[in-house]
Amino acid sequence: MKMTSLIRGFLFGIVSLMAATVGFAQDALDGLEAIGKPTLGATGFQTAATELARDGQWLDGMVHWIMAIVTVFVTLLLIWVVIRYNQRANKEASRFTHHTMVEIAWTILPIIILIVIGSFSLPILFKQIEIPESDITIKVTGNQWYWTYEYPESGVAYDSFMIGAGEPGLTEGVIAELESYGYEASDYLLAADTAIVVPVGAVVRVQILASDVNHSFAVPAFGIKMDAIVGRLNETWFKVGADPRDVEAGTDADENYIGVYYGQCSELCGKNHSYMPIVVKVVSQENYEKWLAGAIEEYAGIPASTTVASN
Ligand SMILES: [Cu+2]
Repeated sequence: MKMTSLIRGFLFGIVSLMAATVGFAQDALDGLEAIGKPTLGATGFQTAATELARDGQWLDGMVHWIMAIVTVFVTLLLIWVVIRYNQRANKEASRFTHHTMVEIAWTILPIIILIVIGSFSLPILFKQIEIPESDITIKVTGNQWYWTYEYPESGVAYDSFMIGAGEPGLTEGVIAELESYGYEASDYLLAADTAIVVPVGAVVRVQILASDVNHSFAVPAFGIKMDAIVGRLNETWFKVGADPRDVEAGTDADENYIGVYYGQCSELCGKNHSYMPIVVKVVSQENYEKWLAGAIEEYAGIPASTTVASN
């Protein structure tokens, strides 16, 4: 009997130690406001916080206009045919089999439309994979069913689990845990115990891998969604901040994008696919450095002052 309580005490100690470890750098939301977050009942996009998201949303608008024009044109054409060529108005049906000019027109016109769309969409697609000189590299690994985040330059690596993972649902215990991290009950399914932390305005290179089955790393407000494929390293990037033109005009500033952004695994990866949210905290450079120093200490990383010998 004594042995059992000893083991129980030992296990309890380990669990509390783990809880304390997780509690650290991630102390919650630090009062950060949610910027990239789904809104109940809303339609449309989340706030575009990166150039990629702004480009993608602009392209979406442009393609919608083209679709609207094509739809209106085809509808009007149909109405005209129904009125002008119905049996009453057009007693004798014509017997011709083809019309060369019309056939050329309906071949050329869609080609032109597709070239116009492609000439705008391809550069935007390429921009997602052509990574500018980066300030930080983050390695993201998808696992069943949690994420592992790694800052290779600092030797920091940690896992990120959904708050309430493994619980039967939004129980009182889960609500209490959410609150202890600074979340509300409505953040259930979006909140995770640890987050990716990046400074505002920094170019972040994201390397995406999977350890077991395929996952997908997606943060809508950043305009990124990249598959995590077993045996393959995919890359994308993001830089959170205001549009440089708005900064120049004085109507927006990078600081307005300091906040929390949410994403989710976007590739069906098993029974808990919907329970692996992504939390990205965008903070000031100063707070980032503070966080990183703490994370290096916590996760046994490489101190910033260490110079790595090179030859
Ligand atoms: Cu997944």
